Amino acid sequence: MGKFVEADPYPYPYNGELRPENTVLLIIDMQSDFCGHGGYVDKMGYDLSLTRAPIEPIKRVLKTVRAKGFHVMHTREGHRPDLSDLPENKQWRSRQIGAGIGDPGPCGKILVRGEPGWEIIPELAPIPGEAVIDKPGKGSFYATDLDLLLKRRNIQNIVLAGITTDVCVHTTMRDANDRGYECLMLSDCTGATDYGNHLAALKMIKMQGGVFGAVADSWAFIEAIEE
Ligand code: C5J
Repeated sequence: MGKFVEADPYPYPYNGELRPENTVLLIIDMQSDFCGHGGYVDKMGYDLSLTRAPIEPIKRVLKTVRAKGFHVMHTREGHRPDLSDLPENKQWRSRQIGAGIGDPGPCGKILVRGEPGWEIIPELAPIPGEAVIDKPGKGSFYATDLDLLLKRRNIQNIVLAGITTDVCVHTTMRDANDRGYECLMLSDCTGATDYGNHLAALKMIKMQGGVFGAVADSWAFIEAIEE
């Protein structure tokens, strides 16, 4: 008898193989630059309440998955202090909207490794044993060892949380899906800089019978793993 999360558009995972050993909670980019005052998203002028909304739901899920012994991994988007891994196009575009990656801001240099804004927020800080993936891009697989870590641990299911729904979380989910991982997005554990984009990103996942995987809220996931 398998174990499933009540998800949309199908009970997740497709094979009912939901176990702590083969499942990771992947928390993407919960950094001050994306949800903290004075960080990158704040400097761009977006509504911080949208990217802060997932903090409490993620805390709840994190507490449960840690207690149940599931794998937990975190990612951080950021660049080397000398910016040698920052593509020119990415830097140029960020400067167009007054939040140049690598430029000084209230939280230190924007999206630069080691700066205060780049840190994961204290509420969701990793604990020993939880891998932290540093990534220069939007996707979590590009130029990182994430795939290697997942394969070594025989992880098949990726439960996604973090910010932003339509950028780093979606890029990661799409890539994970292509690599054969069975993905679940937790709808209340993610947020975008635009609410319409958040809803659209969730809708896209569910097309074509779950073209990128499935969507559920944190309560449905918690209920399934506490059963
Ligand atoms: C963005 C992210 N939005 N973590 N990064 O630039 O989604």
